Amino acid sequence: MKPATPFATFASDLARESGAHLMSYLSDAAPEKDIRLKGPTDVVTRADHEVEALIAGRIREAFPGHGLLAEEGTLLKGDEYRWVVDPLDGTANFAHGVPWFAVSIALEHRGEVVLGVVQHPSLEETFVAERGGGAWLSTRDGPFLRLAVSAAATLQASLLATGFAGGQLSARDAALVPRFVRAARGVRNLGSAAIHLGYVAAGRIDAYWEPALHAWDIAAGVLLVEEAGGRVTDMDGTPLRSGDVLASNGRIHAAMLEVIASEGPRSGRGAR
Ligand code: 2AM
Ligand code: CA
Repeated sequence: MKPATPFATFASDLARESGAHLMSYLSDAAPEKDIRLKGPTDVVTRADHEVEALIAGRIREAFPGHGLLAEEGTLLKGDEYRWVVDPLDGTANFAHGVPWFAVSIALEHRGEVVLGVVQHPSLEETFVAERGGGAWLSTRDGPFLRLAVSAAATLQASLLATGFAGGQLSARDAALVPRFVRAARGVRNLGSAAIHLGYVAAGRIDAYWEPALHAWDIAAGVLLVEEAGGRVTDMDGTPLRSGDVLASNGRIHAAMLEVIASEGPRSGRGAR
């Protein structure tokens, strides 16, 4: 069924509104981005905070009882519903004017993600999944089309993606990159976990791995992949608990895990 529940409509509209606000920063008459350092290489901009405030305000207004966890620090205690939000996923791209960044909005019910929306503003693509309802893509406000993961069955036939969250790549994780470069058709880093997961759901990317992500980076995207028929686990193959994510079309999951395991056993975030 197409994503037409009140929650899905609310979150899709909100993600589009948020995305349009982010795009206003890329125009000629753009306001100053006010890029600030969060860590030695980690940046945050005025837009991250503005969009987080916009989303928090809309949620408070529409669902006053709901909780909220968002990357830039907004925390609302709530009832059995909680929104998990990254107002701007791919801030480094955004700060440098590279138009590959996303808005990620997920809704949990009693701790389980039941709705995920990823908005890619520069292409006006809206990825939406509701638990049990499939994964869908609407472009420029057009009709929703059903998504399915790819049919690729080998690494040689696969386009992979990865990322280097926080720049804290362990030697073991760094060693995975050349291994996959040699094994696959290509390895991309588009700079946004949410977009990578949306692309696995859409069958554009066959598998994506990245260590040390946060809940807001992946909450919406994981549901997209699962609802498109794919598989998401920790990078050691166990159910996803840490932020070390492996998402795939399912068919090449074992082959991905085999390469990852060949660099040694893992435990915990970032295998540090
Ligand atoms: P962000 O742009 O919202 O920070 C890029 O590899 C991915 O990693 C992006 O989704 C990015 O999200 C995320 N990321 C960047 N810095 C991070 C950090 N310090 N910890 C976890 N994830 C991070
Ligand atoms: Ca962010």
